Amino acid sequence: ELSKIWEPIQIGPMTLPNRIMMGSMHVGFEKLQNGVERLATFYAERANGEAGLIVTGGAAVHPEGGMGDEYCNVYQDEDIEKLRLITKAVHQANGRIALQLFHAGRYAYKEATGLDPVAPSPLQAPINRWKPRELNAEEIEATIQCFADGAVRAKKAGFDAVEIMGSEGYLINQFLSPVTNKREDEWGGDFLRRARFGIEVAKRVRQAVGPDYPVIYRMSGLDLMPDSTTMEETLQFANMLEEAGADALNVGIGWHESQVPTIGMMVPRGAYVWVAQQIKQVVNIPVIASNRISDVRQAEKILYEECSDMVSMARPFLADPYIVQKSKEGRFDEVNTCIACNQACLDHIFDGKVASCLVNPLVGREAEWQLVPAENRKKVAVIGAGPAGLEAARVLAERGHQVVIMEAKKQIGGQLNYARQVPGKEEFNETLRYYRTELARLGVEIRLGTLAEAEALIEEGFAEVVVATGVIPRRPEIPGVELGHVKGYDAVFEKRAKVGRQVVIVGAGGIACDLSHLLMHDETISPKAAEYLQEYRILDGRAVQKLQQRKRKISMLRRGKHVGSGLGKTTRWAVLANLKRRGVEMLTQIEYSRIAEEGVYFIQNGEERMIPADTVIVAAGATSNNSLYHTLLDRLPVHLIGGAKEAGELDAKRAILEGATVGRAI
Ligand code: FMN
Repeated sequence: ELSKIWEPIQIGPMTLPNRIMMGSMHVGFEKLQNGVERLATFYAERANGEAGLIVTGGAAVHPEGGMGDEYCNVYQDEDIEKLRLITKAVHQANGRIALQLFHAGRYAYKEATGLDPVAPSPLQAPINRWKPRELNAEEIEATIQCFADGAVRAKKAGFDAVEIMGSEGYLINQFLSPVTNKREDEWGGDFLRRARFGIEVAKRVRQAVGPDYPVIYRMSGLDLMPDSTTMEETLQFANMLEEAGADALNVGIGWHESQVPTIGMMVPRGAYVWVAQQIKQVVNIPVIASNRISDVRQAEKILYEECSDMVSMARPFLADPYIVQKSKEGRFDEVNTCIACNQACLDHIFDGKVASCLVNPLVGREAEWQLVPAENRKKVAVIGAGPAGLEAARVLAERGHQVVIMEAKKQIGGQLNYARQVPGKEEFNETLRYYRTELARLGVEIRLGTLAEAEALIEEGFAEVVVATGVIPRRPEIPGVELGHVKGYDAVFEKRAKVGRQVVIVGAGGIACDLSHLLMHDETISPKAAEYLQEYRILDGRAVQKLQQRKRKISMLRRGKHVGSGLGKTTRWAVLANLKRRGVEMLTQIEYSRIAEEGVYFIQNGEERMIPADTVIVAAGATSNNSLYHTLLDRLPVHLIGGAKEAGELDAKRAILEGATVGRAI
């Protein structure tokens, strides 16, 4: 029973009908044609889905601190009219929306702004090619005024509140932290002087908007940077913000440059709620918890335990704009849950592209992709129940077609069934649960263990066929590849192959990384079992550790230069660091000589070497499984999608996108 979530909450003078906020996300639609209208539609959809409050992506208060002209800015009066399109749309949908006031400081890209980035001290961020210029006292004063002016413009544009962006290592956070603030004037030095900029911004914004306008402050709860602000200082800062007139504190986690994963799939859900809980204990204003809160039932528990007064969900609103409404109606299984993959949201933004969502490619295409019922309802067969086929079947059925999905294996999911076994990738189970629920709700007939054949499809009278038959793993031509201890990655994931203790993986792409993770995970003692065995003193910590160390020796080999290519920018580094920590050996730029009973021979830097192996696993790509498509081509309208169309790395993003596209085309 969810009750806490639906208790209205007061943020200053504003009453919210529930305690779930859509957290700030820059999605980059501004650069598309009719960008602001697109943003308006995007937010309005989330308001329709009953988000308690929406926060926009960061809007720059100064050109120096932004992302260029095409970005959503709030530094000039001309911006007001544009922004009004957003507030109007959200209000029409009965929603409430806050504008986030943003200044990137040393994270701003000169390529985008045409200006040198600025910062409290001229220290270059490791994630920026440009070194910032130190702000002088006069400029600091002017920058504070920019936050205040931005807030006034937001109010004029009809926003229900503002959120001051003070976390994630942006300008305000740069002033607060001794890592980035080396000043010796009144804006730096001891804690109080470092805190002064952020507090002045809060005060000046409050002054500018008056007492009856909600001001939320996104503070950094945890920088996750060596030698940065301490927890004690953070709590003191929270107190100072309350005094300065903030109506609520939204707790941000980590800097963009920090070496700790904070939002990836490997971060357990709710791992940072404790930070909000610490802050809640020292202030009287509402505190908002954030990061990896993906389920409304989880949010309910956080509120029930009084860890925070509200929760922020950012990416979960990309995955499903109706997460709140569906949960309110108890339709939890119909929620398309965020799996925290970052592959289409954050990875796209870091690549300068528009954000979308792997599990919901409708994001960014709201205007042109609204589902319309099929004019001609047809009997359609979808062959293959991997992500491409599942999404195609779902969309086709939603539009009124009669859909039968056929799958050769005994379960739906295709290669998602590989991913979901990998430690830290369990979230893929949610995607499968979503499709299972949706296909059942939509009355899609699922035939498992069925190998589709052209004749039978024609005989059964299907009007069109979607071929989503996936891939066939490739066997490279290395002498010895036919030996008994050489296995395909598919056989290992499907538990058809026995894997020994000394493993060499041929290949070092995304699949090889996943395999390594899977095989490193020693099931002799699971983490849960370890906890139990220690709690009841059956084993002591050392004994458990010793048993857990009975690890496999794993080596990944690759002809090419890079390990983990194909993994997204925001996760690759964390995945590789994790594997290295666990002792997985990675060798690149090698030439295979041969595989023998005792191991794999290869040449590296002109010398032949051998790595002993009792099991060799081939994870060296795949080819498209498209023969059915070619057989059907002249006989029925037939469509080819996913891996069957283009074999590559595991690519659920493209698979789902193509399923969504074909689902709209029939
Ligand atoms: N946080 C901000 O405060 N301002 C931003 O402009 C912003 N842009 C983001 C853009 C994307 C594509 C994503 C995925 C996140 C962004 N964030 C931004 C961080 C989110 O607000 C949030 O803290 C983070 O995604 C973790 O929460 P979640 O697990 O609920 O998604």
